[in-house]
Amino acid sequence: MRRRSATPLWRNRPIMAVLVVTAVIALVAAACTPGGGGGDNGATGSYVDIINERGFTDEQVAAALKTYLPSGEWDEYVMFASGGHSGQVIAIGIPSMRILKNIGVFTPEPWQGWGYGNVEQQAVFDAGNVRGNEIRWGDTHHPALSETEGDYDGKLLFINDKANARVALIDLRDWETKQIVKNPVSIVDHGGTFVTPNTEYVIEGGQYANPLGWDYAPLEEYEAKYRGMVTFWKVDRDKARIDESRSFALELPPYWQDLCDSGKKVSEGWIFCNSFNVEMARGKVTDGADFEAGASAGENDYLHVIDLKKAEALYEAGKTTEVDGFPIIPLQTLIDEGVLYFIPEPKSPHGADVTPGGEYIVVSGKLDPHVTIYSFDKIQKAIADKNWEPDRYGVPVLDFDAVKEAQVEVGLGPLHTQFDDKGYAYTSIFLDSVVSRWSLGPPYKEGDEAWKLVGRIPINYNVGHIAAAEGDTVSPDGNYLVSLNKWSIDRFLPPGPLLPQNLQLIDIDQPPINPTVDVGGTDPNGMQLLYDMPLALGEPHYAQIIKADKLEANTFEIYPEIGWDPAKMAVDPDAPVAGNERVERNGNTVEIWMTAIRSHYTPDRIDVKKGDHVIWHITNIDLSKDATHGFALPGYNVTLSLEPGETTTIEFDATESGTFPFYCTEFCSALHLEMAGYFLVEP
Ligand code: RUQ
Ligand code: CUA
Repeated sequence: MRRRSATPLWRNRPIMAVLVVTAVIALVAAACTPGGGGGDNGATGSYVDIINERGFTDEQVAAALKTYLPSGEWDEYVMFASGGHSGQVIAIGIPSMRILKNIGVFTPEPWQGWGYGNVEQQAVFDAGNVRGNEIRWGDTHHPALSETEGDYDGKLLFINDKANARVALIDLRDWETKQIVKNPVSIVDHGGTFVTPNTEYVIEGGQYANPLGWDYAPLEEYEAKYRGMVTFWKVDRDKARIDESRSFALELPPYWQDLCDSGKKVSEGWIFCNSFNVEMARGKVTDGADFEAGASAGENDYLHVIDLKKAEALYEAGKTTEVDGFPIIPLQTLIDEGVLYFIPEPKSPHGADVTPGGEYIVVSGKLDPHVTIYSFDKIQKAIADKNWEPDRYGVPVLDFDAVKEAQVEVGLGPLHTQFDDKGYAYTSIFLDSVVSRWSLGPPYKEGDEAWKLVGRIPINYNVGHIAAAEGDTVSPDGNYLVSLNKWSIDRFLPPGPLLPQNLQLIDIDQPPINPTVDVGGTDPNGMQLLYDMPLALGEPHYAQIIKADKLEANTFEIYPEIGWDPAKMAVDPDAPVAGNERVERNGNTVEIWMTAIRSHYTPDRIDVKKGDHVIWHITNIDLSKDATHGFALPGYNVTLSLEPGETTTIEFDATESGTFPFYCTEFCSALHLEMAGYFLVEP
């Protein structure tokens, strides 16, 4: 049924070269012909006319051709972008940049019926409550696809909520959120989510320090009482859930840990997190200098180097204390047992990214124009040689020169780094508003070709993260890169003072043409900007881009059987099915078994009395692809999405008497408006 091009034409270099040359010749010829395109030769003339009329350059035409998907064709990749403070995850097709879905995660999402009545979803949300407070938004930052041997496997997706230190799990069989866990140690997070190469753990690093368990302590007691953390959430791959009972955290100094990445291949089993505010600034009121100045006062912050295998062994040996029943390995134990090391990193670092083979860790200093590259081998040697000085808490600080491999000048305000398949790294440059391409060292590039700046493509504007196709895995694809820009300023028609974000698609398929470029310049040197996408939702931070066929292999087209409960990912034996629809009263509890099919509910009249407790099961027994039915119950804050085969249960007290027509919210058939019924609550 489906139609898509296996390999887009323009990826096929020989064919494409011929086509481009032919097209360019045609364009040039057309442009030189009076009338711009050859009058009466039909279709050919018409597109040349359009190009001339709209004044497109060759480069613009090429960009359009590279992103255009004819009706019915599918994208080659899917990008999962954080929805920022929308609390959602956005799925975007690449190269078309068409939005496929906004997945409700920390925020109720009415179209998906996410969080509007379903009792199991309510339990997912409630697990994310903070000491009884219902939190119904999230500040999502870093999505993490599950991996097998360091490659995305298309099975699970994780994302953090910075605002409340929570992690969510989305099952990519149906692209629905299944679990939210609240971090018991910290009230905010940032350095997550990231997975280990076989998704044994999903990692959540902290950010703004707080006393463990965020109990009260005045800022004067910062050094003694405030702490940072990193949490290792154990992933049960069989159950597709985080197993809280096998998870643990590390107590870290209160150095505002920032972003983490997992070691891979040669560095598998190690975790790297950058940090800032090693100065331990406590703000203007306490210190006389605000956090901005105080946290940037020193020359260095610390890259945290963590031996996860050792940490795991300590956890299993019970060498832990507890906060709220959650095991934490104390800082002193981490020091004594050689789990934690620091490495100086240039001023106010951001981002810690491990190369595809795991040999190097790349760190950017927001106030330093270089990326700093550390060698994993050299780190191991420095640890073995005890080439360190203790920091104020006694954590060994490895000698910078002993572990540094290289520094490459890339521009002002470097942030995050991604990789391609040709030995190049890409770093977002916030202040210069460019993405810099630079070459890695051995084994990627040897001799003169190593550690060189080879391109700077301007973006509009203020880039934060970048995401390259499979660009943080062991095998990046090296064709597309998306720049996730914080400001859009003049790029779009302004919809009031709150402007959309701008995601820009960049073609990185072409290797550099010249050997180097100037650090102050804007020579893309082979890279091409293809597309601007206004994004009217939250502020996306990080994104990951996965090959679409990995998802297709795993995604349900419809639920596998009638009566499927997405919360359990199994058939509910008690689900309503055709023929067993009924209403039962038991004392003041009324239980309803209802089915939905084009274009009616059975039963379509429900009578209860005010004060009754209502348990209402509905199954969509329509198994045609896309035959989703909705269910809206006015006045009771209920909206459901019943996808083919799905069963759902809502539960509430009929607190309001009255006449409540319920109806289907999906335009499912010609008689969709007739898909309705009455819920009658007798006073
Ligand atoms: S952040 S712009 Cu990942 Cu939260 Cu760097
Ligand atoms: Cu079912 Cu409309």
